[in-house]
Parts: sequence; structure tokens; C-alpha cells
Amino acid sequence: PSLTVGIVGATGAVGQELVRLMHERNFPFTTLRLFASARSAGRTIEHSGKKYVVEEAKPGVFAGVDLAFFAAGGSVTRALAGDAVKAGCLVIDKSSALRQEPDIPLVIPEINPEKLRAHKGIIANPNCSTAVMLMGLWPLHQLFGVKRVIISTYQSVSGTGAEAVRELEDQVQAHVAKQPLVKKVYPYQIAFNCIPHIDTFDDTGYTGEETKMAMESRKIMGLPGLKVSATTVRVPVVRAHSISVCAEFERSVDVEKARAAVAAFPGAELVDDPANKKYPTPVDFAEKVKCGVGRIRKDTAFENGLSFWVSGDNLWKGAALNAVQNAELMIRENLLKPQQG
Ligand code: 11C
Repeated sequence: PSLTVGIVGATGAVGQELVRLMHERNFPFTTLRLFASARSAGRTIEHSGKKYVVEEAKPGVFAGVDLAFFAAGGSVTRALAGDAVKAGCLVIDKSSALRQEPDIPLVIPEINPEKLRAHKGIIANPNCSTAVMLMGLWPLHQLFGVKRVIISTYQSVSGTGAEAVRELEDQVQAHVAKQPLVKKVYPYQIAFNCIPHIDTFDDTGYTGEETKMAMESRKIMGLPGLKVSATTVRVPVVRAHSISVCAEFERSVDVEKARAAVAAFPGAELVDDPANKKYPTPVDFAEKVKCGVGRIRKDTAFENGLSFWVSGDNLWKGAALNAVQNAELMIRENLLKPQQG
């Protein structure tokens, strides 16, 4: 059967990774159509010897598209996802616009794949820090039952987008050349600095990113009462987010059992031998399918607590890869039916 796949936001940081993963993972598409704003329409994108002309994303373009990855931000999802669903297209949406809608599944295939069966045309893909963090927390939850987590993130500039990567590189060069640093994307210099501010602050003092980490962890793990306090921080890393997690559990914890559970979990690679300086770093886990988990130890502040560290690619497991893995699973389970053929 033929399968027509669309990527909306194909020219952006996540869209480009989707194009790449479609080819590198031999995703079974027969036709791939790339959509972006009117500004990018007409551009050619080449991959694996094939050329794709970018089309404008607008109502009416989804006729005949079986599956569309939306990677263009919440406003584009709100404007066009309904139109795609009406055309019979399954939407896998990377934006945060619909993640908390009760009838829209928010899915990480290693955690809650059963939710893929209950969709009404749209599947939401989680926030990048949340997805990476859960690759460490979920296998530990299954063993010990999590009830409370305190999180600090170390988030790369590619989470903001390509213009932020350029800003970091330009500021590093300017610093070395003893030139003034230009700030356009972030309110403070990001080169040789950390900025404890991702998304906008609300009147509780938390940011949107911090609230998303709490709400999305609860929804994906099916734990509405989970207590979460997050501090999200931008650091001068190009790619891959890292998260320091202190978690309190229902049952008494055991570090060796925790390590074994992480090692056996398909979404994680255990890198945990501190005596030999082995732990995950973002540089080592950029462009990796699995997220690195290490520094697992008994937490000294919680009764039944473990502390640990996770590094994982924000553009892959945190965005494009998780979306593609959801689609791959739906194809394997016969949940994605082409409209013709
Ligand atoms: C960042 N996590 O690194 C953000 C980007 O919820 O999809 C993605 C925000 C989201 O800035």
C-alpha cells in the first residue's frame, strides 16, 4: 500500500530532523511532501539524492496525505491540524498546543503506547525536557513507584531554534575576539553563561517550560497526583538537553536494581561508572536514539530517594524521533491505514 507523508514546518530545526529520520530510518513512505510558511514555499530541500520542493502549508493541502508531522509551533497546529484531520490525515503534533486536551493522547512509545489506539485524528508529542527526563524516571517508577520529583534542567540552545545556535556561536567568537556580544534571541548573553528562564513566567514564579514538565509527566505516566518542582535553565550547549532529577518513591530503593532496570529499558543507555569517570554528557548523546542515564545514587534528602542524571537529544527523542517512533509503532500495529491502496 502507498503511504503519503507530510511534514509541516519542514524548514525548521525539528522539521529538518524529521526529513533526515524519514530517510535514515527507512520510514515506509511512498510520497513525502514538505510544507512550510509562504516565505519558504518554492525552496528545494535535498536528501538522500532526492529533491523536494517546499509547498505552502495552508487549508486544502492535506487531501491525499495519510500522515502529517506538525513541527511548526502551536499557532500553525491550531490553524491547520483540524483541516488535516478532516481530510482523513493522521496528525502527530510536536507543538504544546494540544498536549493537555483530555481526548488527545500524549505518547512516548516506550511508556504509554496503548494510548495510540485511542486517538481521534491527532496524537501529541511531548516537550523535549520531559521526554528526555522520563527515559530515566519511568524504569525507576516501574520498580519503586514515584511520588515526588525535583528537577533541574540544562537545556541546549537548539531547543530555541537555529537562530539561537547562531547566537551562541557568534557570541563565543566575539568573546574570543574581545568584541561586544550581540544579544537578539536571549535576554542575557548565553556564551559562557546560564539563563534560568525558559518560556514565560506565570504568577506562581514558575515558567511555562517548568509547568509543562509537571503536567506532561503526570499525563504520560498516568500519575495525576505526582508532585513535581522544576527549574529549567538554558546552558551554552548546542544540542541535547540534560536533567538532574531527585525522586522520592513509595517503596525502598536499591541502586543496583535501579541500574539494572535502566539498562534493560529500551529508551535508555546506562552510563554509570563514576569511579572510571563514566556518566552521560550532552555532547555524547547528541544524535543518539537512546538517552544516557547515570550518576544513579541514593538521595540524601528524601526517605526512599534516588538522584540521577539524564542526557538526551532534544531534537530527536525530545521531538522528531519520538514522533517518528510513534508513527512506526502505529504502522507495525496496523493503526495507520493509508487512504488509498
Ligand atoms: C526548549 N523545550 O528547549 C523547549 C523547546 O514544549 O515543545 C520545546 C518546547 C515544547 O526551549
